[in-house]
Amino acid sequence: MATKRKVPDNPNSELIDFLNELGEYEKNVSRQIHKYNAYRKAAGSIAKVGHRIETMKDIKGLEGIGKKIEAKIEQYLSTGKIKKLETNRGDETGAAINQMTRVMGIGPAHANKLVHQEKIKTIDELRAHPKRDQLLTKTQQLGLKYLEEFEQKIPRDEMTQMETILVREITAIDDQLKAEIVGSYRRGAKASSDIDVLVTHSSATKLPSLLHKIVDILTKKVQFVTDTISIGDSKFMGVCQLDSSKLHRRIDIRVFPNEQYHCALLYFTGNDQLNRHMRIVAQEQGYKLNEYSIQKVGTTGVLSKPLPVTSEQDIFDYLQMDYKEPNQRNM
Ligand code: TTP
Ligand code: CA
Ligand code: CA
Repeated sequence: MATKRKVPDNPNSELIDFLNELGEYEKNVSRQIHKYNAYRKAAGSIAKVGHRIETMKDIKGLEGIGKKIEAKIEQYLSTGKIKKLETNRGDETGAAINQMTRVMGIGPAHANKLVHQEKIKTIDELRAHPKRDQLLTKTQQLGLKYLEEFEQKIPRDEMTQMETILVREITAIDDQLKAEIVGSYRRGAKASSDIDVLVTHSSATKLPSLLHKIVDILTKKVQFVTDTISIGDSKFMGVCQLDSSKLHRRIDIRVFPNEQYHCALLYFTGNDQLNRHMRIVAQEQGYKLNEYSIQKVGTTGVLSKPLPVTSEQDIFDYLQMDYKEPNQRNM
């Protein structure tokens, strides 16, 4: 299967895909995570250019493009190809390792093991392997089962229909319950990779058994949840399906007490780059920010109690940042 095109509307989508493919190879096959990060950074920088890159002048002064990546871009602009990419694509072992990492839960180390020790070269071979279930964890087995489905993005319209069911079923349990779909959907994305749900209840004593109850209803009553990957008191990871005509989708549900809810809302709305940015701003201003709370860092490094937060706005205010609406949070 061809690599997924993540940026179909970008004027430089081919170059960006090539850089990402080079990066994936470094991460999965060479296991050089810093090289992977360098490619990702370069691809991200190019994704923001906004017009087609024709000559090296067009990338002058762009952030995150070092000498080696620059040379590869030069090759691409003059020949339409990148030698290293052609070599990588001809490397059968490397291609096999990359295939294995398509499966949810299979990381580079496990992929290397499957290819080198078990001599598995393709997804079909993994599916047909006599020892398949011993070679894979429960999560990986689900990842393999739904591989092609999980690789499809969820259109916004389907997300909205799933939101309706989720909010209806969760709030029907108890009128003190609140549920929101966060992640890329809340940022207004036209399509999302998975469904991220946040839940809170005004009474903290209700929380521990809550998630099991929610998942039980979503599984048995409405047959929306089809599989559980993992479940604890505060986090559920699983698989769901709007109806039998639709694909299986990945769903995460997280439960937070009221006083942590807005920090969680901000964090799980993202995007991840904005989170990183806000964490750094917080540090600079003497705060510690994470998905649970914002705390003041004292001169001796001692953390204060979590500061009162009753909205996302409060967090932006503490950091003296202008409020960003969810759809302005795509950094
Ligand atoms: P994701 O579901 O991984 O991402 P997303 O919803 O933004 O995009 P997608 O459509 O591809 O699913 O994570 C949800 C949010 O959680 C993300 O926007 C920011 C936060 N997050 C981080 O800050 N760092 C991380 O490493 C991850 C995985 C998530
Ligand atoms: Ca998501
Ligand atoms: Ca998610």
